[in-house]
Amino acid sequence: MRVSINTITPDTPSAEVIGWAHEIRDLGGLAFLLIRDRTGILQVTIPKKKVAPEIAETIRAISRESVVRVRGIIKPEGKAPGGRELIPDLIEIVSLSASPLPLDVAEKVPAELDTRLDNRFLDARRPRVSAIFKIRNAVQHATRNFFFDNGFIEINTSKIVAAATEGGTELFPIAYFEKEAFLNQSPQLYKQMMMAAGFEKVYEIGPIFRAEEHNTTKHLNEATSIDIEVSFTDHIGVMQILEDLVRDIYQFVDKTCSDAIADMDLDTFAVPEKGFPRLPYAEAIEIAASKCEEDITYGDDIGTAAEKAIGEEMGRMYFIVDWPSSIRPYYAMPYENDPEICKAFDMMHPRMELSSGAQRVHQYDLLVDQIAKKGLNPENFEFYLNPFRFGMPPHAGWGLGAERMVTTMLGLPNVREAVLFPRDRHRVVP
Ligand code: ATP
Ligand code: AMO
Repeated sequence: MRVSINTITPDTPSAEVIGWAHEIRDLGGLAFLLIRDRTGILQVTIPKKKVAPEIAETIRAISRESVVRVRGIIKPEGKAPGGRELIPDLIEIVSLSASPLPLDVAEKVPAELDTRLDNRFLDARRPRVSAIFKIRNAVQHATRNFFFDNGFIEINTSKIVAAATEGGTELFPIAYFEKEAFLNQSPQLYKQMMMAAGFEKVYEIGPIFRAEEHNTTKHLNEATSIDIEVSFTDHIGVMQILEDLVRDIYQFVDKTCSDAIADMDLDTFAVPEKGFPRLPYAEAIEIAASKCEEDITYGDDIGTAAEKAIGEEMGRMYFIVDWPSSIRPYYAMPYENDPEICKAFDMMHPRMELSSGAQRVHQYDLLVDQIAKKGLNPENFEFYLNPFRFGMPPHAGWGLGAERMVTTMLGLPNVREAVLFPRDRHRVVP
C-alpha cells in the first residue's frame, strides 16, 4: 500500500506511508523522521520508550534519502509540518541510500547549478525543483488543449534533415550513412510544407538543435519549440493567436498549479494583461539607443543589452514589429509598399525574446530570389521550394521557446533550470 502524504488527515487513525527519509533528528529519548513523497512531508515521531526496541534501532540505521516504509497511528500535532504526526509501530528500510549525499535535498546547504545538474535526480527530489516541472507539464498541457480546441493538427516532423532552415552555420552535423545530414534547427520548412498539403492549422512541440557556442543564461543547444503555421492569415492573425495562447497558458497554470506555485514561494506570478503593445522596430532601436551604453543603430540585431533596455521601458509583454528585411530570414514577407521592412515580429517578455514569427513569402519566384539574396543556394532547398509551385496558400506562423516561457513565468535566473537534462557548450551528460 502506498498512501500519499497529503491525503492523510488527522482523523485517519492509522496509516502506512512509503517515501524518502528527508531528515532524521535523534534527540535521545525522542527521534523525528521526516518522510517525503511527491505530495509533501509527514513527521514520524518516535518516543523511544513507548515504541518497540527494533524501531529505535532501525532509526539509527536510516541514512538520509533512503526509502522507508512506516506504519502507525496518525495524531494531530500543532508543532509538526501539516499539523499532524505519525507514531510508528513499524519502520522498514526499503532501499538504503549511500552517504554522503552529493547534494542536500533538504536545501540546508545551497548547491551550485552545475552540481545540481550533475545530480539532477537528487536535485529534482526538492519540492522547489519538481514544482518547475509540474508547471512545465501544465504549460504543455494547456498548449495542447488550446490548439486542439482551436482546430489545429499536431504534427511531428523529422529532426534529421539535409538543409539549414534559418541560414547561418548553427548546425550539428550527424553521421547519416553515406549522406550529409544535420539535426534540425527548426521545423520551419516542414510546417510550411504542411500548408501546401492543405492542413491549414498545424502545431508541433519538439526539440530544436542549435550549435551556437553561446554560454548565456538564455541559450540552450537543445531547446523545445512550440511551433505553429496557419494558412489564409497574416502576421497580425498569428500574433493574436500567440497572445491568446500565452494568456491561456498563464491562466491554466494559475488555476491548476497553486501547490507548485506555493512550493516555489512565487510572489511574482501574474497573468499578463490583454493587448500586448506592438512596438515598431525603428522605435525599439530609438529606445535602445537612448538607454544603452553600446552603440546601436537602425539595421542592427537587438542584442541582450538592447533587449533589456527596451524591456525595462515597456515593463510588460510586447511585440516588436516591422523589422528590416535585411536582418530577418528569407521566408519573411516584405511589405508590398516598402520591401525594406517585412511582416516579421518578435514577442518579448521584459527579460528576453520568447517567440519569433512572420507572414511568409508564398510566391515561388520571390522566395527563390530572397533565398539567393541571403547568399544561400536555392538548389539546396528544392524539396521545400517545389510545393510553392503547386498552389501554396498565403500563410504565417511563429516559434515559441518552451524553456524561455517557463523561465520568465517563474522568474528562474537561468534557462537551464527549466530543462531536466540541459545541453550546453560543456554539458552532454547526464
Ligand atoms: P533569434 O535567433 O530569433 O534572434 P535568440 O533570442 O536566440 O533568437 P540570438 O540572436 O541567438 O537570439 O541571440 C540573442 C542575443 O543573445 C544576441 O543578440 C546577443 O546579444 C546575445 N548573445 C548571443 N551570443 C552571445 C554570447 N556568446 N554571449 C553573450 N550574449 C550573447
Ligand atoms: P527563432 O530562431 O527566433 O525562430 O526561435 C524561436 C524561439 O525559440 C526559442 N529559442 C531558443 N531557446 C533556447 N535556446 C536557444 N538556443 C534557442 N533558440 C531559439 C526562443 C525563440 O524566440 N523558424 C523561426 C520561427 C518562425 O518564424 O516560425 C525560428 O526558429 O524562444
